[in-house]
Amino acid sequence: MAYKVDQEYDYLFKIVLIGDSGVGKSNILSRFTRNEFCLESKSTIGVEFATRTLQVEGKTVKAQIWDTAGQERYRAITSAYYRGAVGALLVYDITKRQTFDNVLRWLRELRDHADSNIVIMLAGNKSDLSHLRSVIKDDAQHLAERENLSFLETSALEAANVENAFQTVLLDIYHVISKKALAAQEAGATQGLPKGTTINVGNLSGGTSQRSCCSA
Ligand SMILES: Nc1nc2c(ncn2[C@@H]2O[C@H](COP(=O)(O)OP(=O)(O)OP(=O)(O)O)[C@@H](O)[C@H]2O)c(=O)[nH]1
Ligand SMILES: [Mg+2]
Repeated sequence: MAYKVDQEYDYLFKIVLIGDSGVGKSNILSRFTRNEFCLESKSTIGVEFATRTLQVEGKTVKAQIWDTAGQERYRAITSAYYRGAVGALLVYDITKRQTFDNVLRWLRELRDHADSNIVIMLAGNKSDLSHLRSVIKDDAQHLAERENLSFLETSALEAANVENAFQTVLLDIYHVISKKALAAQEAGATQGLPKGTTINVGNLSGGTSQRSCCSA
């Protein structure tokens, strides 16, 4: 969702985390929102979300980040998960080839269920384990270029590039919605509509709760 409001923040952006089980989605989330990491985190069941408010190009942006299970049997209803999302972090594990091979499957799911303008970042997580690497960085870079995604290697453990990954996604989203708002304003001007109309991109969906790292 991308709401323009007056008080606490200028924009609220929903971002979804996707990728195979065990790649580190929940730890990326806890690193970004609470600066926490858990070596023995349990597989996510259902949906969790956490938020963090930060500045993007002088605007106060509240990032609402949704996290679900990589494992099919624990996942929440897919369409509700993607509804209103304006950004996605598609995560694989650089030490597990299979998780990279599944990236195309995750992209297909995104394209089937999410808004076509969704901003996507491919993240090769666990860069601290480079001695166990099974996915070459260049391969991921090429895939990202082919599929029109941003790309970074991250480490939730070492807090490497996690901040950068979210900042990049948020900035890209901001540019997308700024363009949309401008286009709408121009269309409004030609059709005689009032200026300053609020632009909603997607809908707000709720009903989820937040869970902390290492909880059952
Ligand atoms: N070395 C290393 N381990 C990590 C990193 N990120 C996560 N892990 C570990 O990888 C395991 C799985 O992490 P999770 O964050 O639970 O993975 P997930 O993608 O949320 O998995 P599901 O909820 O099952 O989909 C845990 O043991 C984490 O401690 C990282 O950057 N480096
Ligand atoms: Mg998880």
